[in-house]
Amino acid sequence: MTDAAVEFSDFRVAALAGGVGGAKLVRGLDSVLQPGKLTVIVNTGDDFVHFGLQICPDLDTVCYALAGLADPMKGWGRADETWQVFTSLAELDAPTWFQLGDKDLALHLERTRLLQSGWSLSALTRGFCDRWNIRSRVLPMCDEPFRTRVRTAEGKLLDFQEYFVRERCEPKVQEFVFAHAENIQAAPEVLPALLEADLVVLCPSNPWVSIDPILHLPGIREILQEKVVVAVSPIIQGKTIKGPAAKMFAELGIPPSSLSVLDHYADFLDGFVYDALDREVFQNYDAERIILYGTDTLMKTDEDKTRLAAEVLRFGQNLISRKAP
Ligand code: FO1
Repeated sequence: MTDAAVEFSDFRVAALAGGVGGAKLVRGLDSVLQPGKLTVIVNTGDDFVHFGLQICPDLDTVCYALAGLADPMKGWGRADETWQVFTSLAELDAPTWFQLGDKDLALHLERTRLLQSGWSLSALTRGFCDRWNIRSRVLPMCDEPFRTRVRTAEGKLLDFQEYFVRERCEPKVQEFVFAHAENIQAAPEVLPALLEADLVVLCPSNPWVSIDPILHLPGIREILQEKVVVAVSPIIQGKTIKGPAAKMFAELGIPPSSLSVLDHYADFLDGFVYDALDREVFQNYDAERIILYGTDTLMKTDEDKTRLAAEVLRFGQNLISRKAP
């Protein structure tokens, strides 16, 4: 066993994640926790149907990262990918705004086949994770379709991938709309996983479109109020490493800063991890209820992911002992 695995033996963690930044910390958490002690609850608001196939970008980004299959440059899709189908689609003048690699396509084909044969998204994701020898549990936030849409300042309502990929996040955001969300329930293992966890970690994912859809599900916020919850900021010095979170904050009239991320989750948060470069942002912060921890949050290498994950877990353990009666 590694030192970290001994240090965190029996520590159970539930992580909320979506997108490339979230997947990086998830990989770090997976490497320092004991097998089976990490459950990742993944945003499915970005999912959509393309060429008749069910595409689950955040679920796949997390699974590829955990399986060691992810494209290290893009963060999404697979390493050593080939593009035969995509090139042939382009020759047919088919839509090519969303890139689908050959290996990635195999996953979408098989997932769509299984869904059509009556499998739930949770069950088939478990099957894929087993095939890839993933040690942690990966859960889609819900099994039914839940769609994040973006209402633009011009009044258009765009599906998330249309906004994110086709329109390159260029339109100004007015609000986010969670479609099909009225009667939706969390996937069966999600609430029990949160209840069982010693610590809940909100990964450095986009608060608006990666974490908020998960928080929108009935029962989640109520559980988080009772749990020790730590969030890691996706914003450093007013900017995101990748993705449009900072732009979204600004367009919604909120200063894009790590303090705004903390405020976004303030009703249930116990601890907040910010980048040490943002020390000045928190200089006058009254850390009475939400305890702060500043460190290097940039994750370029696997060592960075492991180091940050271990720091987040140690911080969480300290918060748990502070909270204990
Ligand atoms: N992101 C892009 O910017 N362009 C793409 O063409 C693209 C294709 C794609 C295919 C499969 C997949 O799992 C992810 C893909 N992504 C692409 C990433 C995805 O749009 C975003 O990472 C998330 O939806 C935002 O969290």
